[in-house]
Amino acid sequence: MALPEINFDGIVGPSHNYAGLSLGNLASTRNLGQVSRPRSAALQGVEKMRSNLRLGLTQGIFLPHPRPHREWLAALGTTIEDAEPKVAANAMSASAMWAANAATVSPAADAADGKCHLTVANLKTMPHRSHEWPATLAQLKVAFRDPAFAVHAPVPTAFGDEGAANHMRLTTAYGESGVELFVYGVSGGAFPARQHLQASRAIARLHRLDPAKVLFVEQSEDAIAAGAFHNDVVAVANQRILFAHEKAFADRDRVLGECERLFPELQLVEVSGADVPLRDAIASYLFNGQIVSPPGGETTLVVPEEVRETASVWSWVQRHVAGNGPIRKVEVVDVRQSMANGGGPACLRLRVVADPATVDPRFLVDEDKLDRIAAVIDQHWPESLHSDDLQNPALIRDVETARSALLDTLDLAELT
Ligand code: SUG
Repeated sequence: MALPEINFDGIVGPSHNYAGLSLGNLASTRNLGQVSRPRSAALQGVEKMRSNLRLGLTQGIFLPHPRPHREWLAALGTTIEDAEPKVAANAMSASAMWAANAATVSPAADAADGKCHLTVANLKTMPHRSHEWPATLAQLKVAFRDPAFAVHAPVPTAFGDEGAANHMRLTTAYGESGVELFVYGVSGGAFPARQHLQASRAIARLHRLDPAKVLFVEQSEDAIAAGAFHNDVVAVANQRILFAHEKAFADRDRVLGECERLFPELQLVEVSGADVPLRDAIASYLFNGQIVSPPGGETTLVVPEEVRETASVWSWVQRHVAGNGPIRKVEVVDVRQSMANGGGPACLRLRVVADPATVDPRFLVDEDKLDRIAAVIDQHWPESLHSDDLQNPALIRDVETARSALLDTLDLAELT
């Protein structure tokens, strides 16, 4: 069956701010203390979804999580009013917007039981992300409650898991079986390696994948040290295409050899360090583009504005497209507010291969629904926010009211 790939984008929450919480994520550290613009951030996300719809893609959404995370603070014996500022910032983060870290997804065609499997990520490495999983699990259980899906709780926190950001899939068509690549880190020097091999192995087992069609790939230490805290900052795959920086993997030759052996249809698009230094790739988020295959359309790479502004990267992109490479078109989107926290177009979305009729329709969007979402954002999302104000009672009230208004509009009040 010709199943589509659905992109589920995380709607940017009303508490979006720059508190510098993510060690190893250079943008997050650099922008600590900057004034954020939650309303613009969320509207930029909506515009990206509109651009996907115009390409002919099926588009879904995930909702912002309740912030402040009052239960998490209570478990720490405190409240948003009394918590130390850093702890309060962890409880106010809007980081659930980066849906690529919500879960790892294996399409039904890859699983022995013919179900599409989703394992929620434990995100245990970063405190502000470690408490996302219960709200993610609750949403996925509603969105994917059809028996076509199997939704799994996170793997135990002994092993760090960051979801689809470290997972790639090669296939001839979305609904056909594919080869799944799980990328893990061992050491990033001064920065944490967030994805652990044992977590990846557990997910492959839980998803009932054929071990002969799974590869476990070590991320290069150089890439992590240069700021690639997730694999999707240096590599991305779509259908036959593997688009990667030559420094993405610890053992490049073995990885590419294995990919070709397991998937002879592979179209490798590799970018050399001579053409695009790792530094430029990470600053521009070239590899955090969404490669999409619109039905009947051309393979398109959706990149952030920063790609156009980085000379080495933009000149590579233009040469590739002019040279009839596998990526035929490039779409540029403005997600600057998310980029300033290290989240590009691909970070904002989770890919699920499924028949849209099996997904709860409240999680799917068209232009009209996006208009309604944009109206709520316009009315309720703070225009600007400084991380010093995260414990301000008026702000907290506004953030909670904003999310409730969105849930009401989408008829999803049951998510509380
Ligand atoms: O986990 N940033 C996120 C960005 C996630 C990007 N996702 C993918 N690459 N798929 C992170 O580092 C910044 C939070 C702050 O500093 O307030 C943050 O969490």
